[in-house]
Amino acid sequence: MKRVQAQFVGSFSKIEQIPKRRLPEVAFAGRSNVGKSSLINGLLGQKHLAKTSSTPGKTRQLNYILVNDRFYFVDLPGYGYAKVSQAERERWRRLIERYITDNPYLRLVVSIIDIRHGPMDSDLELIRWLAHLGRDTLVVATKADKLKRQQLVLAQRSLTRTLEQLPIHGPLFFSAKTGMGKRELWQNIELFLE
Ligand SMILES: Nc1nc2c(ncn2[C@@H]2O[C@H](COP(=O)(O)OP(=O)(O)O)[C@@H](O)[C@H]2O)c(=O)[nH]1
Ligand SMILES: [Mg+2]
Repeated sequence: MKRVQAQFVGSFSKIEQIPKRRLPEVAFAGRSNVGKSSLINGLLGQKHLAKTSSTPGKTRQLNYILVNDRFYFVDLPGYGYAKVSQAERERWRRLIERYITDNPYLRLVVSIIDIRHGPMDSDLELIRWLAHLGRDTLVVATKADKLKRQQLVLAQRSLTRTLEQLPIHGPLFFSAKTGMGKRELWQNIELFLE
């Protein structure tokens, strides 16, 4: 993606509220605090388009960003945050479930994991469920800058092996801090938008 023009459309807590203008969508999912908003901002080359916050569990809505007037990026609510109540978790699950099962415009789900921890149970649960629904899923391991070169190589190898058996695309490796993997991630996203 050579030139990116992006604008925040809105935050929606109900499926009925999402934009009526139908364009292809790429959704971003991950545990709270994994670096989802930073990854989206990094891709778009803008600092504050997707809200980044060090307070986990803050984003509980579907955040729509219009990119190049051609497609939407959808920042999904983060999951797996321990302090969130059972009721809140249930609400999240239902919102995501409706969004993902009933959306002919959704082209790709980018599943973001922390390169230092690998996929956690909640990540694997999401990935398996997406596979079950036949959704294209691209796994991206972020915060790559947090590892030293040697650790990074080992983590990449181990993660690739862990995910080998799953019907996913990737894994790709990314850092919002250094910009590592940005080009490759764009290339992959573009393939699903064509
Ligand atoms: N070093 C480093 N920190 C990151 C990276 N991505 C996110 N962070 C930090 O991790 C925290 C959570 O990031 P955020 O994007 O808000 O996570 P979200 O809850 O998944 O949207 C923030 O303090 C970010 O600055 C990264 O690639 N490298
Ligand atoms: Mg966020």
